[in-house]
Amino acid sequence: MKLFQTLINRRRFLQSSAAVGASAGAVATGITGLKGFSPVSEARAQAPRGETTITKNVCAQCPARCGIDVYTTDGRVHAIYGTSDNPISNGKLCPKGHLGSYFLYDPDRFKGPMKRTNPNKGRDEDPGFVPISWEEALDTVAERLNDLRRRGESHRFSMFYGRGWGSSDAGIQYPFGELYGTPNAAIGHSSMCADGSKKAKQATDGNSSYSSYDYRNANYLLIIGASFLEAFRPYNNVMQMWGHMRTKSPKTRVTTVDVRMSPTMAASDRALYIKPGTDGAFALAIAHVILTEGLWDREFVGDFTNPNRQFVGGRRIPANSFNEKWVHGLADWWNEELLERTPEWAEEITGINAEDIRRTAIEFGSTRPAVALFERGATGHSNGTYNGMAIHSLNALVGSLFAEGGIGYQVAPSYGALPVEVSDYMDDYAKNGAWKDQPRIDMKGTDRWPMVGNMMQECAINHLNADPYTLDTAMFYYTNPIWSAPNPQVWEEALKNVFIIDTSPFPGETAMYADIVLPDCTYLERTQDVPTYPFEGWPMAELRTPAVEPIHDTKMYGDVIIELGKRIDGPMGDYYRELGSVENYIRHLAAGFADDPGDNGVDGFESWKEKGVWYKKPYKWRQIRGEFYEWDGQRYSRQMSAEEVQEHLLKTPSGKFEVRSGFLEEHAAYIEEELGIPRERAGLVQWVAPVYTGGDGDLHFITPKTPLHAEGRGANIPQQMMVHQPIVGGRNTVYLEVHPETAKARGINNGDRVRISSDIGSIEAECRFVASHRPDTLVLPFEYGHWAQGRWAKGRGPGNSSEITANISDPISGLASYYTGKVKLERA
Ligand SMILES: Nc1nc2c(c(=O)[nH]1)N[C@H]1C(S)=C(S)[C@@H](COP(=O)(O)OP(=O)(O)OC[C@H]3O[C@@H](n4cnc5c(=O)[nH]c(N)nc54)[C@H](O)[C@@H]3O)O[C@H]1N2
Ligand SMILES: Nc1nc2c(c(=O)[nH]1)N[C@H]1C(S)=C(S)[C@@H](COP(=O)(O)OP(=O)(O)OC[C@H]3O[C@@H](n4cnc5c(=O)[nH]c(N)nc54)[C@H](O)[C@@H]3O)O[C@H]1N2
Ligand code: SF4
Ligand SMILES: [Mo]
Repeated sequence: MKLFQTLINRRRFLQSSAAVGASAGAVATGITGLKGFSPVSEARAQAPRGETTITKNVCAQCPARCGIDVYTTDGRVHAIYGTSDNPISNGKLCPKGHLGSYFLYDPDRFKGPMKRTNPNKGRDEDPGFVPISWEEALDTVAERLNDLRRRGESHRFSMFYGRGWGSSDAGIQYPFGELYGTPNAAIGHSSMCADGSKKAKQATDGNSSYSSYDYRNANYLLIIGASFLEAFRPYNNVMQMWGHMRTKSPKTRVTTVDVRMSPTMAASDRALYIKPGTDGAFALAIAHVILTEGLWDREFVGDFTNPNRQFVGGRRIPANSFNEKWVHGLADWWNEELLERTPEWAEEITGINAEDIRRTAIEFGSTRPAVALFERGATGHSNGTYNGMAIHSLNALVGSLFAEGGIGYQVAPSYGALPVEVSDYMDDYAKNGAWKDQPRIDMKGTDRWPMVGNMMQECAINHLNADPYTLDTAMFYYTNPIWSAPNPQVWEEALKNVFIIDTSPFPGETAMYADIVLPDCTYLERTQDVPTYPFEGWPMAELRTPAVEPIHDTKMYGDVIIELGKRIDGPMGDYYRELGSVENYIRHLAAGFADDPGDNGVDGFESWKEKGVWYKKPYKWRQIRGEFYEWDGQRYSRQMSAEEVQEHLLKTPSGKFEVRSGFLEEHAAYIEEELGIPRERAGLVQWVAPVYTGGDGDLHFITPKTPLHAEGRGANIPQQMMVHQPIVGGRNTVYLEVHPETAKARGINNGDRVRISSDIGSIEAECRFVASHRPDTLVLPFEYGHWAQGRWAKGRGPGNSSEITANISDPISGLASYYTGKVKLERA
């Protein structure tokens, strides 16, 4: 009925605009004069008002996952607001959220599936795309995949993904790999994102995950190498929390450690400038002071058997003199590492004044609850995992793990089961085919990268070296490594002789290499489940509902995988026929809510669609004064056993927080070889010096995210790029932020064109003096330098910073060391 109404309205509108055209013509020829206007205004007056619908969706411009209300009138999306009863957005959005319709109506979008006609690939090659039908596009890809499978080479098909949302898009890739027969069905971009923090947490508390935070009740924040007021997840909510923390009583005190005067530094109580890559040394010195000043949380950490004993700098404690409660290895940590890690020692390494370190430690150690948080600034270096472990250990020392006002982990939503089981649809090839003996193309889980989650940045070079093999066909979802990977020049070379399928709605760099484009719908046009990224810990899952039918001939990625699956020979096709569609898939997920209705009454698909979110507060577990309790429906009353704590919360080999990491000790030989740490010390949280890349470069180079940056996706939205860098007055362009002394020493003036070079390349930029950054560090926000991605994005300076970023990674987490490169600066 609604649709019918809309059609009528649209027809009326067309009629009235035709009348405008006719009357304008009449005016121009001077036949009827003003008379021509009256039928138009009559038609307008009589037309029924356009009907406005509001659909629930989730903003897709960053991982914050803000719930949004999308306003559509007469089939046009015209406004986006934060959903008022959504726990993340609370009716608010960051400056990007309102711009969502510009993605939908981006005039440069693919209008439907495309086929390449130019066999040559490269920056300057026009792909020669011609439109084809979905039938032809899907059949072409399926035929290729069936053929590979028949030849026993199915492992040479790879699926790469970046910003996956949930079970119904990225999640569908995993069974596809098992049924089809490739270890490469879900190579994620996490190693080009923030895997360092996940790995630091896995190594210490056994959770390979970002954390959830209870900011509302925290009284101290120590922010180290995280861009709290520009990027830290979930960005919009974190800004709301900042307002709360800084106005409540007692006000949450904040110390921030960064290499530039970020907005977070500017808004903090204390701002500490650190030499890049040395955050671990700072954190170890904080730990040293907390112990020597006797400020640790005895109920969580444990205590000396003789309470008169103390930690004294430089002096070992006797074996068995300390009773470790929930922190495993504390005595070893002190004896083998911490006892010499004084503030004076750390000053030498970090450049932060010893007195500032001591004051920060005493404040942090004596204000409860206190939280230490970190992200890519601390972990985007060769020593990133150890840096992160040292920082996270501070949370253990002050008893913040799973405490009120502390730090925890996200609980998964109560999804229902799928109607199909993968194991029922596997043929012999899927079960035992030769593909089973093949490593992943990124070498994850092999001797080369034994500890990582993903290693996407290695795939191009591995393909070029045919080590472990070459790829035949690769499909990309929400990732554009030809532009965003470190040293993307290698990707430009590598993908020339791979059959590429891109699924982006937008003509990005990877799409320019595509043989087939299977364009996704934009987020305002698709149905998709969106379980929350780590937020406050209690389970939460949002749902995208299309605001409009796809405005072009596009298909949701989840449905593309299902449609491809149906076309693969053997029982795999039946699996996907049974699964049917993304909508059917999601209805099965939603069925799980019937037994576990959300706090807002959501108990199935229809109510989920109406509210846009299912969630269930409070957090299930809580650590209170060194004991763990489970929520019984009214309070945290049921005390948990040590086994339960190990199963649900501290998932390490010892069942405790490990400052001597069992996980790292399992890989001690590898760590010795890669980082030169003696095997017996590998598990200790410790200082490891960073290895900077960039040859003889003399300046550090960092590429932080700004509030208007939408991962690798906003560059064709003029409103985003226009005000990308408001703090230094960037309008219409992005500036390289340089300390004036650094510039003047090189004969460079404010506004000059400059060249930034590393040992892998050079890019040009425009210089802007910023006297509040470290003089040895250049700052160039990320998201420019495209050679594709649409007419606004294309060809805009400055150059792409990835092109001067070497492909070097932390050997433990695999995180690409984006913040470790050194460069040279000169006038262009
Ligand atoms: N606005 C916005 N927010 C986003 C995103 C987005 O695209 N736009 N993307 C999301 C994604 S994918 C991610 S991974 C997260 C990343 O979230 P963050 O890691 O918080 O973001 P970055 O901008 O990488 O900021 C890291 C900070 O570290 C500083 N830094 C660099 N080197 C060092 C160092 O050696 N030591 C210290 N102490 N600091 C250093 C930088 O100056 C910067 O302030 O953000 C998410 N949020
Ligand atoms: N130099 C430098 N490089 C960096 C960083 C840095 O700080 N400096 N940061 C790194 C970080 S933290 C990250 S997370 C990565 C991100 O880098 P990528 O993994 O490349 O990131 P995404 O932004 O997830 O994906 C971008 C692609 O998604 C496509 N896209 C946009 N919307 C949609 C959609 O609705 N559907 C589909 N199917 N595709 C869509 C875009 O056209 C583009 O091709 O970049 C990393 N690269
Ligand atoms: S914080 Fe992220 S998800 Fe929320 S409105 Fe901004 S861009 Fe969208
Ligand atoms: Mo990221």
